[in-house]
Amino acid sequence: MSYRIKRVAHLTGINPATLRAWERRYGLVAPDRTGSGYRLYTDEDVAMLSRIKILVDEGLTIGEAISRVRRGAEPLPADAGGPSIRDVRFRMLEALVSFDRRGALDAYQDVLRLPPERRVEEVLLPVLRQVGELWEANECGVGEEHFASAFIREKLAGIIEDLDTGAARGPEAVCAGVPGELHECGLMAAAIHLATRGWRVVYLGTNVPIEEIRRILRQRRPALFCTSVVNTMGIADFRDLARALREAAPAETEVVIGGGGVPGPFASAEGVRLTEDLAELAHVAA
Ligand code: B12
Repeated sequence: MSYRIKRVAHLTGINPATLRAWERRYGLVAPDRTGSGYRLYTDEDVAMLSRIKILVDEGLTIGEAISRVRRGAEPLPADAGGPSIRDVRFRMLEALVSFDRRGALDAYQDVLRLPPERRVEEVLLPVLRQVGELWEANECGVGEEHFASAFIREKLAGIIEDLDTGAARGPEAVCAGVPGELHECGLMAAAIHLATRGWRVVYLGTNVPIEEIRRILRQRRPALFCTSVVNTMGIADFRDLARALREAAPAETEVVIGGGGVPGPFASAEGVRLTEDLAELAHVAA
C-alpha cells in the first residue's frame, strides 16, 4: 500500500515538516512522487519511521535512533534512572487538558535537567502538537487548547528569559511573526535555538506589520531575520510574502522563513532561505 504524507504523519506521530526534514537530511526514505509531486510512502517506510519515532520518544537523539534501526539492534533505555520523556509528555498532556496547572508544572519539573533545546523540541512542542490533535479530533475544546498553549508559551518565554538573549555577544538575529500569523511557539523555538548558539536575539513576537519589520531591519541591520509561517499559504501569496520580506531586509541580512505552513514541494523564493527544520538554523548560523 502507499500513503501520502498526512497519513504517514498520523500513523507514525511524526509531523510532516519533520518527515520532510529527515528525508532531506538523513536520506531515511526516498518516497516516490505522484504526478502532482506529492510523496508516496510504502508500508516499509511507515514501519521504519514508527520505529525511529519510538526510539526518539524514549530519549535517543535522531542520529542514535537511525543508527540503531540501521544496525537492527534493540534499543537501550535512554533515560535510565529518571522518568522517560514519553512519560513526562503524557503527564503534561493529561494535566493540561484537565486544567491542572500544578500537574503540568510537576511534569515540567522532571525535564528541567534537560538542556533548553531538548525541553523545547522533545517535550513542549510535541505536547502542544498533541493538544492540537486532540482538539482536531474533538477530544478537547478550544478552552483546553488555549490553556495548554498559554502554559507552553509561558515555559518558552521563561527559557528565552533565562537565556538572556539580549546580552549575548554573537551576531544579531531579529525574530518576528508576519501579519496575520498568530502561532508563536515555532518562532520562540527558533529564537531559543539561536540563543543557545550564542546569537543575540531581538524577539518581536507575532503579527508585526511588514513596514515595522522593514524599519527595524534597516535600523539594526542584523545578520539574520527569522519568521515562522504556520498557517498554510498558497504559493502565490507565499512568494509575495517572501519577496516583501527580502525587500524589507538589507542585503547583508539573511532571511529565513520556517514552519509547517511553508508550501512544498515547489516553493522557492529568491534570496530567502526556506526551511521547516529548526536544526537547519545551525547551518545558517555557521
Ligand atoms: C496553539 C495553536 C493555536 C494558538 C496559537 C497560540 C500561540 N500563542 O502560538 C491559537 C489559538 C492562536 C491558534 C489559532 C489558529 N489556529 Co492554530 N494551532 C495551534 C496548535 C495546537 C499548535 C501550534 C504550534 O505552535 N505548534 C508547535 C509548532 C512549533 O510546531 P510546527 O508548527 O510543526 O513547527 C515545527 C517546524 O515547522 C519548525 N518551525 C516552526 N517555525 C519555524 C521557524 C523557523 C525560522 C524554523 C527554522 C523552523 C520552524 O519547528 C517546529 C519544531 O519542529 C496547532 C496544531 C499543531 N499540530 O501544530 C494548530 C494549528 C496550527 N492551527 C490551525 C488553525 C486552523 C488555526 C486558526 C485558523 C483557527 C481558527 N479557526 O481561528 C487560528 C489562526 C490564527 C492565526 N491568524 O494565525 C491549524 C493550521 C492549519 C493550516 N496548516 O493552515 C492547526 C495545524 C490545527 C489543525 N490541525 O487544524 N492556533
